[in-house]
Amino acid sequence: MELLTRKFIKDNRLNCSREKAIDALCNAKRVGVLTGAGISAESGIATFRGEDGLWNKLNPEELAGMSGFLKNPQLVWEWYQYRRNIIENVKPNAAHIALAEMESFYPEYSISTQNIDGLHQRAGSQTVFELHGNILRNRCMECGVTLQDDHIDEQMGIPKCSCGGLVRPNVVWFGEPLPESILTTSFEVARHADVYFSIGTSAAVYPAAYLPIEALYHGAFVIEINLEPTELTPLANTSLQGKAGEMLPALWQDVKCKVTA
Ligand code: BV8
Ligand code: ZN
Repeated sequence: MELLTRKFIKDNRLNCSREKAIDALCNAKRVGVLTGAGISAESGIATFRGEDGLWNKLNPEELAGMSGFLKNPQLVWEWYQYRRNIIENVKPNAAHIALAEMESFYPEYSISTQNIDGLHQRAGSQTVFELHGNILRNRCMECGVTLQDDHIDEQMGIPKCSCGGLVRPNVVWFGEPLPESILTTSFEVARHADVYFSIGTSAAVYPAAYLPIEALYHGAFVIEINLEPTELTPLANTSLQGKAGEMLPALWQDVKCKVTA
């Protein structure tokens, strides 16, 4: 009996907090979103830290860090080329599409993504802040020029810039600062949001993981959608555990029904 009651209370609490999330979204004017690798998982792109995460098999510092790149640029280039090839052959999923649809509904709306796959833009989202860069762009380590990867002569081994400098993926590695204006704007969005989403992220990488906390401190209604509990889960106003590609479109559908009712 005890177990049943506990389950009933848990389900009831979950429904009530999902209802509260729907109400918050019906009344919101300003919505901010933080996304992580989990939102692209159903498109077929592996996450970093989940069950079959990339980091379980590879050493992040080796592959997503300057020291690893300088030590073995070939290995790092192959890893990014491998990820690029995957990204070029996948499509945005229902979660990306739901977020893109939401943009025209709210007067102020933006996505700050930790992902480097460009899937939000391909789903139609207009205001996307790429906190960790974009895998489809490269930059020269000497002159800093950014290059689309088709401007690189790979026949020479590690891609080289016309100035002779070494070319690297234009992403933010560990120990590197995030693009200042993008980070500042993302924090501004979090501070002024009525509702702030955290979707498909382990909330383990900073300073991005501070964004939903900042939103919470400034009075936003924080909704987490993630497959597993994270450090944010106990703090969020509503935490929906499940696949973003299912939970988010269903939530958005209920909001649309309520506002048009
Ligand atoms: C910096 C490269 C300073 C691109 C990546 C406090 C403040 C500031 C910095 C730090 C700090 N504490 C520690 C640091 C240092 C460090 C850091 O945060 N370390 C962590 C590990 C503790 N931060 C940095 O180094 C940052 N730089 O702060 O510089 C500075 C300032 C001035 C001057 C010099 C220096 C740079 C951080 C960026 C590093 N780059 N990647 C690339 O190759 O991709 S990190 C990597 O982790 C990715 O970018 C990824 O986006 C990011 C976060 O991971 P998630 O997106 O959350 O993915 P993850 O797999 O972890 O989680 C996915 C979740 O989805 C899981 O929970 C899973 O359950 C869930 N899921 C799975 N499937 C689904 C799902 N959810 C829903 N639906 C599904 N279907
Ligand atoms: Zn150059």
